Amino acid sequence: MAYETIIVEIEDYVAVVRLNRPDALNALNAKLLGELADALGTLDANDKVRCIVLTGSEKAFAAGADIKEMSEKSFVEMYMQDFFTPETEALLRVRKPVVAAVAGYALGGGCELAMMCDFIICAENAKFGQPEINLGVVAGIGGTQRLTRFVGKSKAMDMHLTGRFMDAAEAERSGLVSRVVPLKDLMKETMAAARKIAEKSQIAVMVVKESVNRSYETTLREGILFERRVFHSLFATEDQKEGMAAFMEKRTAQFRDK
Ligand code: CO8
Repeated sequence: MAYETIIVEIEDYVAVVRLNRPDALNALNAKLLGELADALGTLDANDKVRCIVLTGSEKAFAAGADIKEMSEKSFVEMYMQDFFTPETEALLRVRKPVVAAVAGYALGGGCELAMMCDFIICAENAKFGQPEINLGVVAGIGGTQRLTRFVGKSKAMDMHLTGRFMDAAEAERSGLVSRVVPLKDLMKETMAAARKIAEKSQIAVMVVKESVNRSYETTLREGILFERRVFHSLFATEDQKEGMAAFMEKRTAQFRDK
């Protein structure tokens, strides 16, 4: 896959998508988001991919939407183009797990992009923020909603209203990221997690993703009902028989996604 603003590599059933606009700290412009949407859709449909890792550089995951690209836009242009809605919705349509590996800045749209992934592993130098307030705007691809669900109202208000950055330790303490690792280990640790996911039954993996994401969209009672139904339905799979037989026979399960 040849792209200009991202690099895609596939190894051992894990695809790594690297944001690659080093001169702009991976600022998200229309080209990058279009390529990202295309790549993720293609990887989701690729049998050789069982987990996707989204990352940036050591200095920046992404420093936000490209301010230079959008600064002169009018309301009518933003509205009529439905600015970045189709591209960001393409990311949310991906059914395979997407893990964000964040080093350096994850600001504005960059923080929002990381939060759209299924979970975030970050390096000790990571800095998260929603500094749009400094530009006279607000988050535009879910930041006010998702950050609030991740870290609660008080911290979300603090971040959005003051525009301050959150370091890696605070991000872990607040539940924004699942783990913090030394910068030099970021890709090693994230790839290990991705490979572990890639070994599982892909049916169960996709059901986990669907079920956990349900908890954001529905009531507790409906979410639990959804979980019970998919739990029951997994007993129709060969992978359930294999997984439980392997446990009893004290061997490693050989899942076949059936
Ligand atoms: N857009 C465009 N260019 C950027 C951006 C950006 N968001 N961030 C950095 N750059 C560019 C700089 O202009 C600079 O380029 P040049 O050398 O040509 O001037 C280059 O990247 C390096 O940046 P700095 O020299 O500023 O590097 P520093 O290490 O001094 O500072 C910072 C790093 C603190 C990250 C600083 O660059 C910064 O504050 N960047 C802007 C952060 C920001 O405000 N982000 C929010 C943007 S608005 C947004 O994301 C809205 C989201 C809503 C919709 C999203 C759809 C995707």
